[in-house]
Amino acid sequence: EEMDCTLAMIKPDAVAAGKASEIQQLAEMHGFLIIAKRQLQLTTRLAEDFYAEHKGKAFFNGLVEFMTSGPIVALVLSKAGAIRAWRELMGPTNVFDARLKAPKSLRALYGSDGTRNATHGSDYPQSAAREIKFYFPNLQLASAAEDAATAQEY
Ligand code: YYY
Ligand code: MG
Repeated sequence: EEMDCTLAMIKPDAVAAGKASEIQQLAEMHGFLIIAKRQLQLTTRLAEDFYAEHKGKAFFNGLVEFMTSGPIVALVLSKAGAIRAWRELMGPTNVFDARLKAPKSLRALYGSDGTRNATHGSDYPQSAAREIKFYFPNLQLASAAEDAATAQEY
């Protein structure tokens, strides 16, 4: 079953550069609905939890340091095929790859290197579910989708 929501983050580099609203506008222009939004600053512990799958890797400490360096914006985005579509719009993880392979992607436009890459997107349905719950533990996605479907009927 396809999950049509994904968890996006606008990372500290893009928030500090004043690009958060521009990135949200681009998301909406590409057909994403912003279902939920939170601005917050991650603690070391939260950043380590969010990126637990990368614990022990060479880049882990630098990633956590970056992700705690300033406020982020966490977003739940909805669209058909949201997980894949958002990763497509973000472009490759490494900004230098993104500039070469997807020059109009968010990471090419707003990121600056292999770590400071401006945006996050969930990679699989299971991680989207985990990451949405991480930031929005009280969000009821099924009923939000039903509400939207019902609203469109009238
Ligand atoms: O899912 P995505 O963000 O595209 O990449 P991941 O492989 O999950 O890595 C998470 C995060 O870690 C990435 O956005 C930047 C950072 N990172 C890094 O600093 N250096 C690497 N060699 C790989 C990833
Ligand atoms: Mg990832």
